[in-house]
Amino acid sequence: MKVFTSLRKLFPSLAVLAVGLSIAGSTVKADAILFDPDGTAPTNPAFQVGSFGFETGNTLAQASISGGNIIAPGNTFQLFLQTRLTNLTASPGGNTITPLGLNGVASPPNPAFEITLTASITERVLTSSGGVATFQTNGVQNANSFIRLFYDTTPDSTNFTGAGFADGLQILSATPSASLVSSGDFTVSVNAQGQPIANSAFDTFDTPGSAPAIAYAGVTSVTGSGGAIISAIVNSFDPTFFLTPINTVRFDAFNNVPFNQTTPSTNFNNQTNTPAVVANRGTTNGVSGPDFQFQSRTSAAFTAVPEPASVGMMALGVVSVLGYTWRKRRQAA
Ligand SMILES: [Ca+2]
Ligand SMILES: [Ca+2]
Ligand SMILES: [Ca+2]
Repeated sequence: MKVFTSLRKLFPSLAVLAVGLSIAGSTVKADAILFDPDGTAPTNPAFQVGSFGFETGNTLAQASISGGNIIAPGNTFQLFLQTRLTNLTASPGGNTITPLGLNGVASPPNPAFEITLTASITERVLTSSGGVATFQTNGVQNANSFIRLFYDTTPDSTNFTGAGFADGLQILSATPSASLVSSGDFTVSVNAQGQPIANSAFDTFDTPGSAPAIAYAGVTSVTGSGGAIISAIVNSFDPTFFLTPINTVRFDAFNNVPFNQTTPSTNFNNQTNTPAVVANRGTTNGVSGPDFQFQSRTSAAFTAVPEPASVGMMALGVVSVLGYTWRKRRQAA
């Protein structure tokens, strides 16, 4: 009875604490952060940004197709991604910021630079039926999983070959996490039996006669689209770029195929920053397998490490709850 009374008295404080923790644990919220796109180089100042916008880039869902269909629920596949930054979004306000020299040609004294993103994430299929699949970040990540950002003063990323996405100065490293928000879906064209079918050329972006157009001649693809959210725990960041300390990053991607906004990559970057992962999509992308390749338009948002003041407040809250319990126990004794 005594225990019941003390729990009931304690409950209101615990409920408030629980609400506070669940808000802190959700990454739906993103923070405005101070980000200097060229670090200590003087061309650009630090901007207060809400998100990063990336160019339409390449994604490979490695070993995601089997028997002409998306693999069955419960199975995992590895997602490889490579793209480059095109703009920042101001926060507050939402204005688009295009840093001087980004993806440009050097016009002294302003040097050109690029910021590239490479990622490798283990995903798990949740549902797969009739050309519609859903997935999320897998709890156990492959040893080869990573998320990286590079600052490069010799811009050279090349979608066709996958070269130049993982060179320069690494400014962020993160590990994909299933404990933060993640989701994904993809819907592809199917026949009357619900089997994925190719109804397009794979590469409709490159002009006839160009090297990619020649390389992908004869390759067909399913058509389809979907969205994905991937979150990650930040392991390290360069404080001359990220002036606000960050602890998580969240990517929101719109994925679609066929390629109509960028050149399909033949290769993707691996753990050792080498474009050695060969896109093995076969002659019918989305049917031949084992890989499935599509284009992705991605944005990134961050959460900041809580200010020391708010950490202190939370610690104070825990201490007062503990103190209350201790006093009640002493009174009961
Ligand atoms: Ca700067
Ligand atoms: Ca370079
Ligand atoms: Ca580069």
